[in-house]
Amino acid sequence: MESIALRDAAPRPRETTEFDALIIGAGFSGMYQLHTLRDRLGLSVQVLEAADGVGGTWYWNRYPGARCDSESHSYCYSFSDDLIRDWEWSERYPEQPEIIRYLNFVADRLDLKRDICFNTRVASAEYDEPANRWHVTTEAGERFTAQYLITAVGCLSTANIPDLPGLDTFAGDWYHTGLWPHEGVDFTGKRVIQIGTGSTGIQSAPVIARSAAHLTVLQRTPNYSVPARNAPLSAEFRQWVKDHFPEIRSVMRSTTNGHPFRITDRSVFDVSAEERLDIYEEAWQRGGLQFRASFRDILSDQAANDTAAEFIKHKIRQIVKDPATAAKLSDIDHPYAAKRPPIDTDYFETFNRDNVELVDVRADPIEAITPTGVRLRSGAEHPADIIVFATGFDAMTGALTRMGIRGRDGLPLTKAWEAGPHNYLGLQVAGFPNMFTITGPGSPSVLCNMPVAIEQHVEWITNCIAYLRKQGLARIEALPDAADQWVQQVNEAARATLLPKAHHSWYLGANVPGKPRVFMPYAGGLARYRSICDEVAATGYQGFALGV
Ligand code: NA7
Repeated sequence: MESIALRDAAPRPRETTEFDALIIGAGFSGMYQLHTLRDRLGLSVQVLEAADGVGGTWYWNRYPGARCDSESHSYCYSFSDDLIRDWEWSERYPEQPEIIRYLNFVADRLDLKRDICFNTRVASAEYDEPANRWHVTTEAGERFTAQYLITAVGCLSTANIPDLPGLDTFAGDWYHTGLWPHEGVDFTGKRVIQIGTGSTGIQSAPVIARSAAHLTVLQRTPNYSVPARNAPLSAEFRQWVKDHFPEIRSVMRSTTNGHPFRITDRSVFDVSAEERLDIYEEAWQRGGLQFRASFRDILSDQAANDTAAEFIKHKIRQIVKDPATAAKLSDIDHPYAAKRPPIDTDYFETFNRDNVELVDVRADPIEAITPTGVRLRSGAEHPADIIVFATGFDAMTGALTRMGIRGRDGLPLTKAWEAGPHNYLGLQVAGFPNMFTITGPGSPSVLCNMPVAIEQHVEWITNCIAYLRKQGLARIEALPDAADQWVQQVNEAARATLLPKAHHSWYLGANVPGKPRVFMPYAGGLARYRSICDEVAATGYQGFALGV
């Protein structure tokens, strides 16, 4: 796998450590936030970034087959016509190295790197009430101070490595997909065990299987997947995107999920059974996340969802030749798209290979890692030279709660969020003045095409800070009542969908032992969310306390 880490980003002497704003993270969100605050508002801004290059989540996720599920012409910044005009995507879905190249292109074009401290991991961030300043300390002991603290740490950036006994005794190599070595991993001739069949495992298994001697996939929860139908983009399509970008942008900014397509108005039950099958078949052939947009009620009505679920299960049974393997793969216990719906390239086909085996670790759970592989509760042993943990993330809250954030009177964020994330609009936590969380829990974030959700947050935060400065105000803080009501709205929005029915989903924090089970993203749709945020701003930031 190509490695594009920046080597020219050696730490430079700090001329100043006091800023108007500190941003933590240099992925899609931190980069755009730096640009808007520095270049539109004229603030002094510093970005602190743990990695040695830009990219955030995409910097770390370099596993085989790592590719975005959003289509490339929509997985980019839309705020600048120049950036749209001057960048060319090569394939329908961008692969990880191409996304890193794109983000470096943007960082260079906007001259962002001079204000990013790379190789700088934040150890703590504490609010000093009398001074109305945030004091941030890095793991290397450097200290920074700023009026505003903006977390741009991503939703899927803290690896979840299961605490399995014996991992330290394993004689081979093991890797988590989200912390993949930059030099890549050579699977040639190796016996590989992959744990996990989420979006990541579904992307990595087919690629690993092509070079490994043997691949054993340990599956706890079977998953739906729809073909991605990735392909090179034609010159005509690329030109069409450039010619029509204003319309594409307007669709992305006004739809439920920020994708460049709309969910149809038609109900599953508006059409005959034959017509429905034709519609699903057409969507299956077209491929991609648009499959779930085939009918408007797939994610709200169980009977409607069952038709989509049954269609995909039937496809799995058709593709996978061994009936026992097909049964294990299609024995899916949650509604379609109630967990993040993966899309794939040859995932189910991979189980027709002679060198690939599927093991059901729900029926026979993993008991321990041994020096030579994985042992299951039944005593069955699966040998391995390499173990790949495609086991996901401590999603949405993990990066925030591990950063030593303390608000007023030293209140730790971990304490404020003991019972689960609690904030207003997913943007601010009561007791943590002037701290903004880009795509934090309680916002649509991971239910969307991320760059569109990120742009909405960054622009709202930028307008908010501009408003405060214009009014001669220096402080903004979510009111506890407003936060309580927002958390209720987030819960209600989730309950109006089938999303909470996937009991094992990371949306609920269920993949991390001991994590409170709370549905974290706002499921009311990006369009509705945008209008709520706009209304709050237009009415003088209702629900926030503003001060000098
Ligand atoms: P996910 O979607 O959280 O998937 C992780 C997978 O790992 C999932 O199949 C889990 O099973 C499995 N897992 C986790 N822990 C264990 C243990 N202890 N034993 C067996 N299996 C385990 O993470 P991904 O990286 O695939 O995707 C994250 C997001 O990135 C994705 O949704 C996109 O938005 C991009 P489980 O389902 O919990 O039973």
